[in-house]
Parts: sequence; C-alpha cells; structure tokens
Amino acid sequence: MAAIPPAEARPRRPQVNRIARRHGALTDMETAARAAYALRGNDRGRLTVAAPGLYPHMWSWDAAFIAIGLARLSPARALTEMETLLAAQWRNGMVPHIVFSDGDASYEPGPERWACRDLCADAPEGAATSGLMQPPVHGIAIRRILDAALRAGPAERRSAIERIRALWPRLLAWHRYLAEQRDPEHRGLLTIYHGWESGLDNSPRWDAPYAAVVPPASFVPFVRADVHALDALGGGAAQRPTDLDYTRYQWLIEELRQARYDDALARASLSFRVADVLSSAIFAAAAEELATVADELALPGMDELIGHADRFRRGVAGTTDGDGFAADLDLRTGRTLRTETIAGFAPLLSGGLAPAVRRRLVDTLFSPGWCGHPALATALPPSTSPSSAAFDPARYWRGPQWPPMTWLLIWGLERSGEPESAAVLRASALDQLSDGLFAEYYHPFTGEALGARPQSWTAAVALDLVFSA
Ligand code: 2M8
Repeated sequence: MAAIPPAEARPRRPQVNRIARRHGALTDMETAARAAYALRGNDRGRLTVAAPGLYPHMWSWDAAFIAIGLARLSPARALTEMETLLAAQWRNGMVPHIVFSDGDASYEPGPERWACRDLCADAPEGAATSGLMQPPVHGIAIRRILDAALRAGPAERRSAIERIRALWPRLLAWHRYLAEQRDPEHRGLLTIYHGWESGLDNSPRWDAPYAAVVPPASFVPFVRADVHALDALGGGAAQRPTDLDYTRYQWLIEELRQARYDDALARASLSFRVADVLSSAIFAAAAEELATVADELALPGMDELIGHADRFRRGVAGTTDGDGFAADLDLRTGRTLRTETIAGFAPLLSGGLAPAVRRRLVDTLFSPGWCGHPALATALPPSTSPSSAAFDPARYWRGPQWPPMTWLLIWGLERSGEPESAAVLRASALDQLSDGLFAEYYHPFTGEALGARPQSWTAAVALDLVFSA
C-alpha cells in the first residue's frame, strides 16, 4: 500500500461554497444525452460547426475540444474532426484558426476577405481558411482520443492507431511551426499577431497592446455580422466586443494581408505582437501529451516534443509573480502585461512551479478574487477577476465564465497533482452545465446563458466531464 504523504505534501481541499444543484437541473446522464444531441445537430459530416448562426464554420481550438468530447462517443468520429482540421494545414505547418465550411457566407470576415490563397503560396489547396492560428490544444485531444480508443474493442483500437499514425507528420509539422516561427528567439513563449490567435479575443490582457493598433483614417471597416447573429438570441452588442475593438481586429487582418501572411514579415511589421502565456502553456502541455503518444506508438519526434515541452514550461514559469500567477509580454514595447485574467493560471496547465508556489496559485484560484467570490452563481473562475477594474460580467472574454476554460483548469489540476481541487471544480462545472443549454459563456453572477447556443465546445466538455467524473 502506498504510504500516506505528510499533511504538508497533500493537496488541501479548497474552501469554496458548494452550490446544490438548482431546481429542475438535469442529471449528469441527461446532460450527457443532451450534449450528444447538440453535437449531432452541429455535425456537418466531416466537421462540427462551432455554433449554428454565429459561428457556422470549424474553429481550430473548438475542434480540439469537440474531439475531446466526441472521443467519449466515438473515437472514430473524433478523429474525423482532427483529420478535417489538419487537412487544411498550411504548407509551413500552421493550422488555421478557421476552416470554412461550404454554403454559409454569413460569417465576417469570410474567405474573400482573408484571400489567403491569392496572397500566400503556403495556403492549402482544399478548403478555404483564415490566415491566423489558435491555441494548440490538438495534442491534448489526440492523447484523449487514443485513451478512448485503447478502452474500445480491438478493431476500433487498431483503426484509431493507424489514423493517428497517418496524422502524425502533420501534428509534428504544426508543433515545429509553433516552436520555430512563433518563438524564433527561444523565449519559450508563443508570439501571436492578433487577439483572435489567443482565443480570448477581447480579454483585458490585450487592452494595452490594442491601444497601439490605430487604423489609418482611410480605413473603412466592413459591416459586422456577429451582433445581428446574437440579436436572435436576445444577446447582441452588450455581449460582444465593441465596434472600436472590431475596427482594430479588421485593421490587423489588413496588415497581415499586406505582409502576405509571411511570418518573418509579420513579426517585423505588425502593430500587435505579444507573447501569449496561455497558448504557450497549452503548447507545453500538448507537446508533453504528444510525446507520450510517440513513446507508446513508437512514432518519431519524441525527443523534439519533450524539448518543446521543457522550453515552453520554463518560458511560462519565467513570467510568474511570487504566487505563480503568469503574465503576457508585449513584444513591441518589451512591457510585461500583468492582468487579472484567467490566463494567469497558465502554469497549472504547463507545470514547472515549485510545489509551494503551485499551492499558492491554487489558493488564489479558490480565493474571493476568483472562484470564491461571494456573488458567483456557480463557483467557477470568471474569465476576468471580479476585483479587476476591467471586469465586465456579460461581455465576452471580459468577465463571463467559459466552460472550455474550466475544462482546461480541471485537466491541469488533475495532472499537476491537485485532484481534490479538480473534483471541486468538476462538480461546479457539471452544475453549471446541467441547464442543458450549452451556452458559449455564462454570466458569473446571475448564471444566465450568454452568447451562442448550443455551442459545440460547451457540449463537448460537458460530455467529457460527465464521463470522467
Ligand atoms: C470567438 O472568436 C471568433 C473569432 O475567431 C469570433 O468572435 O468571431 C472566440 O471565443 C474564439 O476563442 C472561438 O474559438 C470562436 C469560435 O467559438 O469564437
């Protein structure tokens, strides 16, 4: 029998208010059944759209979370999701942030606005794509799919392993692109060219760097489609980034087009260039997960993957304050960007903190500034701390709770030796998801469903959380 560790070494049970399931809430199995139904409804055959209406295409990191959920239903279908995404990989290895599905022209910016194939020889021949990337969750998804396949029957297991082998060169090329093109100076931190690349588009993390993105007076922004798509759900402008934000987003696309999506030119010319600590932590974790797959399936590249994991784990840890809270870096000004946002918990994904520091970071997560805030409807981390001046409870990444972020933290806590804290968050997450709506995000104080719905990645993480409980 394993010896019981001394009290000091044992993870402490976080002090948070556990909220009883609300009246009329679904059971976990009902939540899972509804989540499967929602994912089926958003399935277009070889890809799952991020959400009907607002996001009628495939998004890169959404696809990874969707695959994590689908793996609970069918590892084969989960692999199809990854195959569709990776088939749209650029020749330089970049996995694009949007793969456009045919037949829906409602999303802006659409393929014509990006014009990737006209401007860059690296853009793929097949599906039209955007010219940006998103956080590299895919290695984590591949690991989860393999785990699910290993629990399945021999035929399904064999087929999944063959398909992962076939995807392997593309996965390695993606990680190589990130390590070489997005961290040429070996900081162990990924450079992003647009807030959209972080996935946390309008987070207060980017307020300072975006203030320096000033479109010329001659720039005519295109008409936004997102606000109208949300009006139908009673949401609209108050839940989305502002018009000023959007003009900056659009101008950055113009700058990228002028750089012809060339990384060296983008790094030298763009008016937004930051080192993104959360994407970097995800990259370290994904590299480590892929290294275990390489090891088990005798695939090439294991040492390289371990090297990336080490480099980025150290890069992330190097940005932390005394309590392990991480920060981004503005590469244009050299300034550290310390914000009270959920990205500060990045080291819980990548690891590498001394145990005492990690414990302080977990304490912060459950403190009144975060999950322990007395006004929260569900004790889950908001995207921005309610104690921050930038906190806005209903506006997109500036306050609401996002289920995939909760999933990442649960996953990170589990793998960094904090299973009790992970279990507490999981119980709260299942409580939030028991409304069966699978909203894009949730109002932290009222618990109201916000944004698009059913949002595929929300349904997907619900499925995974039910079956991993
Ligand atoms: C949101 O971003 C897109 C642009 O990429 C948008 O607002 O139109 C973000 O929440 C992003 O993280 C997410 O991947 C995407 C689709 O769910 O929507």
